[in-house]
Amino acid sequence: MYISESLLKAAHDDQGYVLVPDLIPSDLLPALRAACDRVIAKTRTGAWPHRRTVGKQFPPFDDAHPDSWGVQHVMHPALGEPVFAQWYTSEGVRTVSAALLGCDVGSLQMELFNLLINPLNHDFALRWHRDDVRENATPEEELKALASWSRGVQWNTALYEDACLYLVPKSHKVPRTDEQRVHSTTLEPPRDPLAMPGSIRLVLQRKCPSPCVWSVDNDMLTTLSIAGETVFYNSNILHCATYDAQQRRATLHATMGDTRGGSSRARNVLQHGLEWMQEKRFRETLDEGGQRMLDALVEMRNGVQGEVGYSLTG
Ligand SMILES: O=C(O)CCC(=O)C(=O)O
Repeated sequence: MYISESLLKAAHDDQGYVLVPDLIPSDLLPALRAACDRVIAKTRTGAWPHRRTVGKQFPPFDDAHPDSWGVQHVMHPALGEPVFAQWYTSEGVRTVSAALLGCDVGSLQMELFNLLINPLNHDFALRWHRDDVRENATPEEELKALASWSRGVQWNTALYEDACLYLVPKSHKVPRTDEQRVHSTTLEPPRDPLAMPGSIRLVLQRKCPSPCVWSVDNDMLTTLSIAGETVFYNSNILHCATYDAQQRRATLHATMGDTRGGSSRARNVLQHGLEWMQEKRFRETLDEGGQRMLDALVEMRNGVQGEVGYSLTG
């Protein structure tokens, strides 16, 4: 990595997102791509039932539509793809996550790891949302929710060019303006995401002629390939996404927490149904550091009384 961790954290804290160019070691990229091909095929043929279903934006996902925009639980031992846990618990992912969270790697909490894919035959989209704040929250409720949302990171790591995600920089700290509320209180996805005041579209893993020339702090770098360009973003930043059935997508989508968050992230994480992570056979797929991270998740789970419910409708 050529950008210092403190600069990454400063940008993430200030803007609500930050790009990291090279989160996948080049020797893992072919294995991750091949594993993605296999789990996507299983999902599309119905052999893997845990999927994000076209027509349903947020959990709980149902089975009402044959097409899918995501594969859930890629580290699940029943999928038999250990490379996903290997990468999720790799030194690079842990180091960047801990740096953004401002914690020790020993305090990291294992959370979600899913795969975002293009539907095969149906374009789909997500409405403007914050992952754990309802669309009808008052400005006071928004402020309170945003102020307590610093103990987790979320990221998208693109294996192919990905222009699906839109977000409003800096909106992770402040309630929506009246005009932004107009664009984000409906359950319908926007016709034009860029009509949202302040929004930008992110393009990861943009195809470019080889060799690419990068300008970083006035240094010119030359690189032949870029593996796994990643956006880390505060999941309560105002964001939405569009899915084009014609545009191949395989983007690793994950979250990681910090044990100092206590149960603050329980609903956001556990609503996806993570009971399988408590099985011995999953634990056995992890190295010592991964098992420590899993222990933190199980401890959070055990501290929750009753049902966590769901963060959003739609
Ligand atoms: O598809 C994406 O990149 C964003 C997904 C998202 O916003 C979500 O899962 O809440």
